[in-house]
Amino acid sequence: MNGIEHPGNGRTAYHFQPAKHWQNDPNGPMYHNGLYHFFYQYNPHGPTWDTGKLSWGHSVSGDLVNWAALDNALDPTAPFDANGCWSGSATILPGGRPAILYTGIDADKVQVQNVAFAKDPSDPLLREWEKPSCNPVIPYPADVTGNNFRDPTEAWRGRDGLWRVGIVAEVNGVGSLLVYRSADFLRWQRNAAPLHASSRDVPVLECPDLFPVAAAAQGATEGLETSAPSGAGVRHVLKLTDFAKEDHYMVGFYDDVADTFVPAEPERGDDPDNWRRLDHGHLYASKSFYDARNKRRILWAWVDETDGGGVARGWAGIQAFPRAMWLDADGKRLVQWPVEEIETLRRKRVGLRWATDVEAGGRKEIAGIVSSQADVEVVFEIPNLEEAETLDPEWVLDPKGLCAAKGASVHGGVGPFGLLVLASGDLEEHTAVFFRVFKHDGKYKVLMCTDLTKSSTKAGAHKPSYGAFLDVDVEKDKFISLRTLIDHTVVESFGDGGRTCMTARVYPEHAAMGSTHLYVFNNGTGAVKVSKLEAWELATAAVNGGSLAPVVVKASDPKEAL
Ligand code: DQQ
Repeated sequence: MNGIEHPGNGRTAYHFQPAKHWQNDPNGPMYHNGLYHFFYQYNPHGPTWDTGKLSWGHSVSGDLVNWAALDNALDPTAPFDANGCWSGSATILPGGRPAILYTGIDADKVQVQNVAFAKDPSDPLLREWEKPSCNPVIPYPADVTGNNFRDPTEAWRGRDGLWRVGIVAEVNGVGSLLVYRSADFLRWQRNAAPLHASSRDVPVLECPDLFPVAAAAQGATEGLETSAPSGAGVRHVLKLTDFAKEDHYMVGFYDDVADTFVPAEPERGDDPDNWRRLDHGHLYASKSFYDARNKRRILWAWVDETDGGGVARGWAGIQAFPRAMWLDADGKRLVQWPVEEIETLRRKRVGLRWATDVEAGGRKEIAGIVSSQADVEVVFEIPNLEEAETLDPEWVLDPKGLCAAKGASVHGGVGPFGLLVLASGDLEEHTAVFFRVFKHDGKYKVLMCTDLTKSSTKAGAHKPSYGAFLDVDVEKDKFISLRTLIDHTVVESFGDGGRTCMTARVYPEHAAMGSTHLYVFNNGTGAVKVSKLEAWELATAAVNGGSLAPVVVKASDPKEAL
């Protein structure tokens, strides 16, 4: 597909989803022999999560945009995974043979770790996977409690030549990340000490990710291969999914001899809930991989439904659009940005020829494109901070609550200003992504919100507000940037160049009819200047539509690929 074909039934036009049924976590993403492989938790029998039926769905792509579905890579067929093939990762072994480590729910419903190997590594589609009979390669340990032992990371190799894998476990009630080592990928031995243990009562952690990032050069966006050794110019990121179903990360120093991790921000403590949040909206169970073709690290993440409508629709769950990810110059934050391949979908563009003011209480329509599937970049210039409201200290630690208390329609001093997306003509329905500047302790604090309170007129719709404070010096910078990807039932926003991200699922009734509006708005007391605005209508990608053709065409080197 390359036009604007309204997908209908709540489906998205360019976000990854199987043709039908349930999907959740991203599993084992990799680049191999000219193709991107993506696996995911999949129930091939229906639109709900059902442990006994979970398989690994499998799709391939030449460009991370157009995808072709293949047969499942793993199904629950053996005694060591009879009750479900749960999450895990892929590692490309020396010689180019891909291996999968995954959690099996065995015949006794116990969580164990299994391995599967690509049967024919020269098959570019990696269609068949074999599970050796020595599985489980890591049985359930005696000191693990609560049947919480799962989600192996991609393996990495230390300078001693041994493989390591991280597995989250509840060890005597404590949420921990265990490390196992192996010379042959079959026999694994547990390190005496975990790489991470939460001192607070956080028993259940999920979906760990540990990967290196380039630390040195300011603005360096290049990724590092997962086994890149720690050392000068290299930091590691430890990402954990916590009990609140949120993904949090900490940058730090990983020692690949002792397998220890020293956080760069120890003041945040060892409870991942206090670490930095990967995305302040509704996004979960992320997993990254190194893209050797374009030398970058790419993040995948599950974005669940929030309206419980999966059964009626016959499908549930999408993936966030793949994001390139790198370490910010401050050495503490990650920057996330949609992979540049999204630009191949850009069709009609509308923009500003010169900067324009949006008056207090004003609104300007960005017309001329189909904005139900669009990519919008906007830069606001804040001419005057004098009118900024004083921040009530009760909100300093609760930006989400502040966004709920001061939504897009609550007039302020400097802001709220931002975008109204997926808006009906009468504005009865709209999703607002906006900023609001506050005075606090002699400085300024910028709040970013996604306000869903008007996102849908459907009875019973889940309509929260998401929020975060940006780490910016608005007095010095004077500009705030926002990029928003709109795709029918998902709104992914990247504030401050991708340092603060917010993903939301929305179910507007009017958009199902195929027409929607896009605006910039300002509900502050002074004018705000839009110094840059570009919006593109995006074509509908071929996502698991049943044909390999778009994938073959887009592969980096067709000879290599097929
Ligand atoms: N989903 C998987 C588990 C993982 C959880 C099961 C996180 O392996 O811990 O579908 O969403």
